[in-house]
Amino acid sequence: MSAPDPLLRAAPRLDVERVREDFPILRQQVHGKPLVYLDNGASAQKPQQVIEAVTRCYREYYSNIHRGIHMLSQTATAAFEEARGKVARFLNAPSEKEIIFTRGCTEAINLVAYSYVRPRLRAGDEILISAMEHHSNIVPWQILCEETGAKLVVVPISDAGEISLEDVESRITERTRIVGIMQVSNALGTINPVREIVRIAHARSVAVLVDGAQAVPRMAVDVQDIGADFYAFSSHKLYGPTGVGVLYGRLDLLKTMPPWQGGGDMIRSVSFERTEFAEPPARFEAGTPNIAGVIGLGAAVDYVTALDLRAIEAHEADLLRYATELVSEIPGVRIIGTAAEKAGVLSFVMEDAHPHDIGTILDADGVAIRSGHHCAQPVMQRFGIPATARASFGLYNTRVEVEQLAASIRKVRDLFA
Ligand code: 7TS
Repeated sequence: MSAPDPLLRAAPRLDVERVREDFPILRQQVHGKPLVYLDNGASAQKPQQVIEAVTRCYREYYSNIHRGIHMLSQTATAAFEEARGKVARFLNAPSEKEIIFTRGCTEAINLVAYSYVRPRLRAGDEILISAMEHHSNIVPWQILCEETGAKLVVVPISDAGEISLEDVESRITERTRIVGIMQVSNALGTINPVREIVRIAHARSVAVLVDGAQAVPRMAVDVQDIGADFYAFSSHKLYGPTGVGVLYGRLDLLKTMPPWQGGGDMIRSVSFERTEFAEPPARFEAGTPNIAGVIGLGAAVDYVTALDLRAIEAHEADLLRYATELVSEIPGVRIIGTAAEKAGVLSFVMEDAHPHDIGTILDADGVAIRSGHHCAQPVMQRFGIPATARASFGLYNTRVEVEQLAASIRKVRDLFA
């Protein structure tokens, strides 16, 4: 037997056929064809391990948390808090206190907008984002700007769908109060150099919020290595339940931030004269949270960790390379987003065929993709198109599915040529 290849050891391989067995939904047929699910950027499917964790919670120990003396409440509280620990280790956050559970990535970004930025924002101040952001990293800032007279400043993107560090640097001024940047673009697939952006912003004492919604399912994320002050993501794109998200925030910053919602579970004491707020993370978790959802997220974190994010990353890189090769050979197809560094998202348009027509024809073949603006309308404006068709990969997709995608796109081309 030959010695194991050190490279193989460094990036373990994903056994896709075995992994697919964990996802019951993938076994079905759509319009009489095997389902080819390529809409993972919108939301990913759930493995049996996550479904079971949620079911077990409801079946065996469900109760409200942080308040019961009784056994079920203590068990549910322990499971909920255990999930916080799992997420902290998953992101390599220094402390579990830096993990706040929210309703999703969108709510995590809004939390930063209302509790961190708003109290620090004056007329004439600036908020810096990129031109490829998802609406959830644009609109909260616009609302604050409207309210305060602050200004939204936007870093442009190139024809390939990249931003330049010089453009970031030149747009950070004395008045910049935060930089909001996505790590992986949902519309273009671009991987942004967030570590370098943080370094540039920190040199000017500006905090950085990283939107990790598309990154967390696709690559190992280390918030300390990135240096992010805030990092947001959604459970449902990480093979976990919907209705749950995470905000990582540096504890020294969280401690300075006022709550953004008031209610139960976020206070130390309440009287009509005075309310004392709890320490983070409880300060930012008013009301009963999505208990089973958070526990399911913990199971999703266990699931992807056991597979190894490096293996998932390598697998999706292979699918993206193969899909790019096959799809670019089809006459009349134009790929939108050709950055040198890309993760598992392939957006494209076709001569004559509208993205919605593409989506409909592919659906008839059982191939699920998304057509539309992907909640990134400024990206569509930048490229002068109304929408794109987008295949976004997940850990369970295969090369055969990529071939089915390409074959189906060829059908579109034949119909519209
Ligand atoms: N940020 C990015 C980069 C995203 O891709 C999305 C969702 C969000 C934030 C918002 O996440 P939510 O869970 O709070 O809604 N993106 C997509 C998509 O690409 N297609 O559907 C949703």
